[in-house]
Amino acid sequence: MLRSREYTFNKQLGKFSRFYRGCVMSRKIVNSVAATAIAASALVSFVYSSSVHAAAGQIVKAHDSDNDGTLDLAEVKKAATAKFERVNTDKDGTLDVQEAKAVGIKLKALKAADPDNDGTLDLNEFLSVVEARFKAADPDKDTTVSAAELKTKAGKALAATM
Ligand SMILES: [Ca+2]
Ligand SMILES: [Ca+2]
Ligand SMILES: [Ca+2]
Ligand SMILES: [Ca+2]
Repeated sequence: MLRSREYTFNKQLGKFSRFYRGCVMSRKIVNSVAATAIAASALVSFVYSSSVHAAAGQIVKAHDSDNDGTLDLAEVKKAATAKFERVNTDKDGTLDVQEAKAVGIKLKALKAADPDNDGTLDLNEFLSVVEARFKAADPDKDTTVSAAELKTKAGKALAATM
C-alpha cells in the first residue's frame, strides 16, 4: 500500500518535473522568438529609415524644376497639384475623407482645412494645407525645403502631399 502510494507520488513528481522542464523550454523558445521579433522590427525600422533618407533626396530631385537642389513653394505646389489629381480617384474635383487620408490628412485636419464646410477639400483648400506644411517644414525660413528638412517630422508631412 505504502509502496504503491510512494510509486504514485514519484510518478506524479516525474510528470511534474517533465512539465516544469517543458515550461522552461517553452519559455526559452518564447524568449528567442521575442528576441527574433525585436531584431526583425529593428531591421525593418532601419530599412524604413534609410529608405526615408534616400527618398527625401529623390523627392527633391523629382520636383526641383530649377535644379537648385531644394524645393521652393511653387515647385511643391506643382507636385502637390499632380498628387491631388492622383489621389482624387473618383475624379470629382475634391478629396473626400478617404482620399485625403492618402495625403496624410485625417478627419480633424480635413475639417480645419475646409472653410466652406462641404466635407471635402477642393484643390485650393488642399494647397492651403500644403502651404502650411511647407512653412512648418522650413524652420530656417529660407523659403526653400532641403532634403534634410524633408527628413524631419514636418518634412515628412509635406512629402506626403507630393
Ligand atoms: Ca528648386
Ligand atoms: Ca474625390
Ligand atoms: Ca471644401
Ligand atoms: Ca529651408
